[in-house]
Amino acid sequence: MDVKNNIILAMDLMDLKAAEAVCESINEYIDTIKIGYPLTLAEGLSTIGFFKENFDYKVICDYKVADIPATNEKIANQTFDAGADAIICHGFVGPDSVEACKTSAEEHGADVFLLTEMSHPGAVKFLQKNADEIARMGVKMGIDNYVAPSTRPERLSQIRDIVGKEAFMISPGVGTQGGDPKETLKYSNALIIGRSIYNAEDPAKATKDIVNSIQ
Ligand code: NUP
Repeated sequence: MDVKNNIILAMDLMDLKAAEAVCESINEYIDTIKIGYPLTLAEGLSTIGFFKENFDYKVICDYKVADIPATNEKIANQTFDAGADAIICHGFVGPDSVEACKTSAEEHGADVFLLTEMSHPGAVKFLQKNADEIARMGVKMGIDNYVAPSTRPERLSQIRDIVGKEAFMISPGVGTQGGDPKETLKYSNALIIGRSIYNAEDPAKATKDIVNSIQ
């Protein structure tokens, strides 16, 4: 996936009008958006089409799909039928569940991102212990796209070593959660940034500052 300025906007505002206003103000810097449950549950699955039609964005759906294969397949099909370019799925549920998302993505000409380790402090308790194995599973399954935490550069580096340099890795946790943009891009292909942009007094200036800082 080609991401303008290596920045993916995490749009977790829950009002579509407010989200639209932020997107309008930063449109010159962004061509890829990630939406998750907050906006989808508030405004519906049609928000995917909204961003595609009005902004021509690539839309990554952060639904952290983590169910049995049959249910994962239904979730992924619904998401791709609504126009998503990619879906994020959890790896801890095992290869059969991930395979269901991967197959659905392939059938729709879309992408699947495998979430390895999460960025928040609590991820250390359970998920981190298995993150390397999850990444190895992804490689074995032929997964090309990964999500790994900006908040732990040493872990990013280790996960990059596992998935290989050709893999496409995107990283949340930049800014508000403490991750550094430049450090993150030593290992990752793109930054996922939400609150530091959409909660900024001036989202365009906040985005421009980040863009300049990673040049
Ligand atoms: O490990 C993860 N950490 C994380 O923050 C995996 C994620 N998908 N996210 C998401 O990235 C989170 O749900 C939010 O949408 C975004 C980060 O937003 P912010 O901390 O920049 O506001």
